[in-house]
Amino acid sequence: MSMLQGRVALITGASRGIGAATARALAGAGANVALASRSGANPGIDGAFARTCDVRDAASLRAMADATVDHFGGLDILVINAGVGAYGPFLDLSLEDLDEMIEVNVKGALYAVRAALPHLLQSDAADIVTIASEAGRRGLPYEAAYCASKFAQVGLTRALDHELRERGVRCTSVCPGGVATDFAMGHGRTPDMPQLAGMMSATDIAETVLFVLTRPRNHRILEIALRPVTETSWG
Ligand code: NJP
Repeated sequence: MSMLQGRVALITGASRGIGAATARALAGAGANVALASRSGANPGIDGAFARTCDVRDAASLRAMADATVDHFGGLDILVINAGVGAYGPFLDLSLEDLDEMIEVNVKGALYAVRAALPHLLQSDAADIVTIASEAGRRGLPYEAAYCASKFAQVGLTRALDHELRERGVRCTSVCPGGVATDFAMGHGRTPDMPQLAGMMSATDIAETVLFVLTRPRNHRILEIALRPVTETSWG
């Protein structure tokens, strides 16, 4: 399968979890993938371009996007995936937790678009996919600050759709419920919590991103929501 043959994708938070699975799926479909994370780790993807990048730092993201274009010759797809979460009663969250969610999830998304968009506008078929959350579509209990950061991502993506659609850039929010990764471990999740068993896998989300990216160019998916069957629906 080579539906993305020759396209270049930059994925933030690609050292593990959903970002790594997405990079693997896109590479499997023929894309050249650039992997951004603080560790700069490549989770075993042949031909990938992995580089250290902290999404809290606009200059770091700019350097990542520019280096990707130098390495692969262009940029067609941005996956805004790097994210952190801390769950619990609002007053139990530390100031550091609040700041980190805003820095990584909100500023990191804005900086990623700022760094990648000049390159995406040079592509004749560009996409921005934001790995947001169900927490970006409704208020969830004990996730207030995380919800605030994910509503910001969904708002950013919806607004960019209006601005960029006619310039050839499709913008999509992918909004999962629980996914069994390292996410929020020690910040509201523990490795032994029974809910993990019923959660979706990182590969489930990666396949959804691939589905979004491989739709014919005459239409676009604005938002796609996924939830494990074991998880309550809030209506
Ligand atoms: O998280 P995890 P997921 N700069 O912890 C990187 C959303 N989501 O894959 O920097 C650059 O396994 C980190 O790498 P490193 C969630 O909000 C999840 O589950 O080397 N990179 C790693 O590669 C998030 O937006 C669930 O430590 C930074 C990656 O980010 C996205 O899915 C549910 C960074 C995190 O891997 C991926 O989450 C939902 C920084 N400053 C939405 N900080 C869920 N798992 O249940 C971290 O609805 N990274």
